Amino acid sequence: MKLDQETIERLAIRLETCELGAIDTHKITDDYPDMDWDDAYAIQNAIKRRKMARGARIAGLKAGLTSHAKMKQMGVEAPVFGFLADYFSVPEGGLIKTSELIHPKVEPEIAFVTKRVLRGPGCHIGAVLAATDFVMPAIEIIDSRYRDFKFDLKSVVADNCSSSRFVVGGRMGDVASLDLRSIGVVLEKNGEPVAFGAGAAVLGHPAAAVAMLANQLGLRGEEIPAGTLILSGGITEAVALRAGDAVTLRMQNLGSVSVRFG
Ligand code: 0L1
Ligand code: MG
Repeated sequence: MKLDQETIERLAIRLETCELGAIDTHKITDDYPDMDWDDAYAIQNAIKRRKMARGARIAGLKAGLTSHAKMKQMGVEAPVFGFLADYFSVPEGGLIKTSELIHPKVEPEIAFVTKRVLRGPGCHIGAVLAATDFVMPAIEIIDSRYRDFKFDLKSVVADNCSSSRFVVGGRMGDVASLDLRSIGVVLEKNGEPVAFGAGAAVLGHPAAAVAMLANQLGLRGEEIPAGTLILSGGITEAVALRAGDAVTLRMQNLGSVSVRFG
């Protein structure tokens, strides 16, 4: 690691203050160009500890930048991982206050819920499918704290991968009877289809993103507990929203999920 504990805590406070106050900032690698991956995840973990100390629960985990469309959109080359706090969860059909966010975008995702522990290294698609209780359609709302969504991978990891809100809904799907690679998705904004894709856009198979997350946590001696909700990553490019917009995600065989922005 290149940063000392005091700097990590200070950067965590800076990024979390931006999140809670809906204020943007410049990317932290502008100030700390030599910071490494351990520093980036240490800042993310410090943000998690701050939330938990105030009584927040961790509601799930997420993989980000898992599709080529997203990697190309953001000009980066590898997936990243973050956590979901309880207050990020919005009820199906609910209203998201744009005044609480900086520049929200939505992503259509497949959410996994596990029934058994997943532990890397060596975790693979088969292990993920065997440990999955069910899958559901999910809309992730991302909101980078960095000005104009301009960042590099380490800055984005420190910023908990732009995590902000999420909605799950639709039907619970059994992975034994679904081919998650060929599941089609349509994202509608104000009744108009604006993005289309299939599950395979996420690393060839959405379960691969969950396996990668288990393997990444395994390097730190951590695991994905049974009963964890995991957002496996955007299937299409992220779509920008503003107050007054309504979004519906339709997912083949899994129903639909909606959210409104006010
Ligand atoms: O969930 C995501 O794919 C977001 C990862 C962070 C990058 C971004 O803000 O687009
Ligand atoms: Mg996402």
